[in-house]
Amino acid sequence: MDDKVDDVSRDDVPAPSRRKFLAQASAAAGAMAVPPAALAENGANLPPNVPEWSRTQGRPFLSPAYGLPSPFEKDVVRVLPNPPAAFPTGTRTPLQELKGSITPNGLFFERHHANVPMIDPREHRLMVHGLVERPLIFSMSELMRLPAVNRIHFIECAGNSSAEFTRPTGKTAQEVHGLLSNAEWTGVMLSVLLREAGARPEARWLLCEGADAASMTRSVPMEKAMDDAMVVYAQNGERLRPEQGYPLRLLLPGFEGNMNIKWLRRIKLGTQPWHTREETSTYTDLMPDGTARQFTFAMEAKSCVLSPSGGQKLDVHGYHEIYGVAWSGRGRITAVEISTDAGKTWQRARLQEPVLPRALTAFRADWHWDGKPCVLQSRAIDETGFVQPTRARLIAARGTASSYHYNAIQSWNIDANGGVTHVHA
Ligand SMILES: Nc1nc2c(c(=O)[nH]1)N[C@H]1C(S)=C(S)[C@@H](COP(=O)(O)O)O[C@H]1N2
Ligand SMILES: [Mo]
Repeated sequence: MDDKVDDVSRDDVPAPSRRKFLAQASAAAGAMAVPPAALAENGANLPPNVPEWSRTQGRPFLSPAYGLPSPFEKDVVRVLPNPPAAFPTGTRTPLQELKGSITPNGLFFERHHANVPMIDPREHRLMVHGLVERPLIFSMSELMRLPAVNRIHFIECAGNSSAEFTRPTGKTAQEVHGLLSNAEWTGVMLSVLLREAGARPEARWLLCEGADAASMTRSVPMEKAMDDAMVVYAQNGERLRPEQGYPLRLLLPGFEGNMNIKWLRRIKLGTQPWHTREETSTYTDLMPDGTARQFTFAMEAKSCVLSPSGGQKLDVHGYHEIYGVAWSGRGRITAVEISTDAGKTWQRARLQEPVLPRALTAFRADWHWDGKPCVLQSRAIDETGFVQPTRARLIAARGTASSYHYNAIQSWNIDANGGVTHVHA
């Protein structure tokens, strides 16, 4: 479980160059007085005209039973992997289109190993057995009678961004890093269930199993189960979507996506990990020396600039606010630094409150684009002191044989026309 990248990337965080940042920010404040380019158009619906939609009644309730986004937002959708896979197994969140840190339920990424089971909640049960005083079987209504909590946490697939180990593939943040989403989850702390069942002192590991045809099964250490693990039945206020594990899912905040067992049906307590398929033939990390790391649970600190980002275009010189998200499976984000010169110099970004542990944290920084080509990067630092590594550093430590836990700094190239593309800088 020990991590090499921690050791190699904890160093070399130059103090942010504050004076330079302030100088840039005041230049930026002046530039903000310039009206946005869109107002220069002279359409019939623009001031001083009264727009057509003010002159007649609107349409009746568009979708009264369950609301939908404006039809003008029809391109803000999940996408299948690019390049297309023979057997697509996941969809990606349009990170660069989202303005807050919570992922709307219809845009939450998906990763299924045997598609989506359609489970009748009345016939779903959670069994807790093994090294317990009282084996228990919970119905959904029994679970929902227990004291509940709301917690905001991200889930990131361990294989997110894995193509980056070899070459820059996707164009957009969605294509490159979209196996990542963040929600407010509601459910019961797993520690409550384990106390109900009376976990025996010798129980050190839990086997957690899903009810899908993949019978997704992972071993979870007791410390995590008693710390912040939850069994959740709601996301962003409504019951889980079928794709997210309806009616019940395991939530292990900050741990690799795969361990967050959907359609959770069974928890067995034992003394040892089970070495299931998902922790032997997959979700282990092959290192350059031929050994494999196993049980690399926490997703390490990572960040990505979303505005501007791949596929977008800067159409004016002058002020732009850099926007992005940062996250760490080890706790809170303590700082995000931005470079506009391919990592030569760094300045501090502003973090958006609330900054929660193991949750997406939005960051912003003022930037004055002078119209010259440049490379934009962000790097996240978390409360353990971990610094998001450069790609070179990550690969020096881990090689390129592994396809999991890629968390290197993302580079966006900005050309003289304002076009933004994905590069390895
Ligand atoms: N039962 C079950 N749980 C599962 C999976 C699965 O296929 N079956 N996929 C796992 C993987 S690999 C990931 S990354 C996350 C994805 O969660 P999401 O589809 O809600 O985004 O669920 C995990 N839990
Ligand atoms: Mo995953």
